Amino acid sequence: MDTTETLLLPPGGSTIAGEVDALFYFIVYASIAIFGIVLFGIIYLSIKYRTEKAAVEGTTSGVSHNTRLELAWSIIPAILVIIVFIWGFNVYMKMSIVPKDAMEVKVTAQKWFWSFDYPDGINTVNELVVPLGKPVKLLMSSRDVIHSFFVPAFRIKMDVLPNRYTLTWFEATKIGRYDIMCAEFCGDRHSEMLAKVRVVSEREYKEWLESGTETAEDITPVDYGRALFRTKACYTCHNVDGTSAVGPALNGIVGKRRALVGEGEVTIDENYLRESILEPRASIAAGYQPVMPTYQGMLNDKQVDALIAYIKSLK
Ligand code: HEC
Ligand SMILES: [Cu+2]
Repeated sequence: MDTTETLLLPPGGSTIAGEVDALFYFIVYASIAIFGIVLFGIIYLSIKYRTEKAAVEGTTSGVSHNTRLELAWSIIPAILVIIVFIWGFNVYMKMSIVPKDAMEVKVTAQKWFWSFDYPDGINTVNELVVPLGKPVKLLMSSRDVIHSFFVPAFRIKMDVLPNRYTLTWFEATKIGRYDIMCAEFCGDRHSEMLAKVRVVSEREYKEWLESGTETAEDITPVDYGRALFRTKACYTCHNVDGTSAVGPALNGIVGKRRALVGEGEVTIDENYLRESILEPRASIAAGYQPVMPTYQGMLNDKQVDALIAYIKSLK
């Protein structure tokens, strides 16, 4: 069900969005109505039974209760609560039960980016590409702390934990790009843990899957490395203009000496670069925190070679 932009919520882009919104607006408008009735009652009754009048008559009202009124204000809210419960439970079940024909994507969260593994062995970072009109199951886990996968336009949000899987699913109803955010405070750069869902047509998705594997063939290692530097999120921690960020700048470092935490110095060469990418904990550059994630299993040899070629090309 499509929804257009509404007063309080961003435009919806998934099958569930319309249902979540309907329930949300029911609760909002019911609350506004009840607030209005109560406010009116308070004002009206406090004017009607204000003190001077009571003083004149020498007494307040002798009425101690009103059975019909009391039943009304117990039963009507009880019915509203039951409606919201049954309605909410229904929508919740729809959000929790993954359709059988769903395509599965493995989501890995780590400080501070998202990576996605597709059924065909393709991997992307900070961009989830999905076909329009097909249910997508997300099997999620974290490599470090608790994160939370949040796509406002799809109305889905699910915690992502280390050492166990959590599940959620969606079916996109509109071609476009949608924000992914981390909704669980996870450290320094939590607010920068942003990614996109790109919804494309079924045909475009197939083309994308096919082209994903041939990227490496068509371009030089340096260009491929430059692309990987972006798509694998290296740029979120490393600058290439000589300024340090979370990690050291990576330009002009080859051949230089690098002081390590604890164990002296090394000369930066291909082996050191390779080790830094695949086993960042093996030697930590002095003056930095050991926060670089391992890329073991996320990069094949060709990709590691390309990244090294790119780093060597940076002056
Ligand atoms: C979460 C932040 C983060 C990300 C993402 C990250 N790094 Fe790092 N990187 C660091 C930090 C911090 C250090 C310094 C501490 C250490 O040696 O582990 C470092 C060190 C390095 C070094 C050693 C540099 C030197 O001068 O000693 C290289 C090479 C490197 N990273 C390459 C990469 C590449 C390539 C990527 C992407 C595939 C990447 N890093 C992604 C944080 C990050
Ligand atoms: Cu996070």
